[in-house]
Amino acid sequence: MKLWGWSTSCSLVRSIFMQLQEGTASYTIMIEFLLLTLLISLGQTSPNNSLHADEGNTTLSQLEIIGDETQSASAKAQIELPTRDASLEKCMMPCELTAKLMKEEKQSLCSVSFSGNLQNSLVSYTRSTRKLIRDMMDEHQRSLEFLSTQVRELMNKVQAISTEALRSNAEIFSFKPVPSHGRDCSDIKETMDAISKIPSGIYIIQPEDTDYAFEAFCEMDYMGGGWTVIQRRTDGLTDFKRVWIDYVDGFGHLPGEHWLGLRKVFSIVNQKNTHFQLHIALVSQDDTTAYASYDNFRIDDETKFFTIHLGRYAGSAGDAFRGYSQEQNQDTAPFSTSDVDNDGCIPLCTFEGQAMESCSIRQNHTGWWFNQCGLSNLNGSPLDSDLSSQPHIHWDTWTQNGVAVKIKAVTMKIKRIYSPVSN
Ligand SMILES: [Ca+2]
Repeated sequence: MKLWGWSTSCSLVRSIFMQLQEGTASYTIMIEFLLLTLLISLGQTSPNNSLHADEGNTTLSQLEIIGDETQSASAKAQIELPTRDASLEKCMMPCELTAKLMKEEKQSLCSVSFSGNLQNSLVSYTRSTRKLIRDMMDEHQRSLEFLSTQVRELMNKVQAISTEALRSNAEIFSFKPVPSHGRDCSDIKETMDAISKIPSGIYIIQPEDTDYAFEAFCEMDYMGGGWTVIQRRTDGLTDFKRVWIDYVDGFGHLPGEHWLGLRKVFSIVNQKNTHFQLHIALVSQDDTTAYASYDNFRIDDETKFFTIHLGRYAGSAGDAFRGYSQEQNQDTAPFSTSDVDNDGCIPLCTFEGQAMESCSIRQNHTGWWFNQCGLSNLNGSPLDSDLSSQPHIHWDTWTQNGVAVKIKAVTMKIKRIYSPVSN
């Protein structure tokens, strides 16, 4: 059994050596295994227990050959039968192979003085293994440094791209004054239409002596063009139930229903050496049309609650602004809303036998130049449920068979006139 132990040690060492050469073994496992084998070998190799003891004429070469075979049970049997004919053993494999194996084995660990050389070999392999591990660690370190460099470069690129994106966004969203197209739609029509025909749509205007520009819808085809739309009601989808500040600033959607805003209208009609015509276009529920026109239209500033001033009337819908009596006259009336009451009902008005305090609240909380209510209010909703009994778009001088026409759409627009007729 000692022989088998030595043979096994030889075989294992050689196997480990071959695996190390092939690079298929884990260095850590190999080292541990080698150390374990060394311990086993040293434990079995006492000074009185040499390779040649007890086994007589069994040669080291034979042990090496047998050692190759110890991984099989048959090899064990061969070792335990040392008297077996060596020539018969050799004849069991080709002579060339046998010679090669003999040569290789002689150069192997087991062909030298075993205990001393084995330790030397193990020390040598350990050193080479350590060197390999160091080389691998150095290689990994270089790889990590290379990857770190790549990551840093990518981070720098990402940072540069982010900075550029932020800069671009800042440029896009930063405030840039947009040049206005003109002082009002009439001015735009005169200056731009001389070059080429311009369409109706939204334009940027900046009236004279105002420090801000704003958008307005310009009708460039209707009645010679150059009309600045200041109010439009068509479908009742925009809520005109608004408070004072909304009527001052304006609201709605310029291409559709909207109120341009009293402050903007004031800045337009207050320009020097200009006079404006107000044109009101009405559409009834049965699609008949009518209009009312006033030359020399203007309004006062906010300190006077945007009091309206109207020139001479012309049209087919009647002068509802002035009505049929002084009590109904809205010319020179200040603007009123539900929260700013200038409607002339002080303290109360009687309307159709009912006493009321606010014309705006009575007429769906809309804003208008009320004077004891009056006959006009173009800001009412065309879709109110009680339209049959109380039309909420009021232009009560437009009548059919003595009854006020039910109005479904209206547009208010202003245009410069250059031969104003004094009122
Ligand atoms: Ca009142």
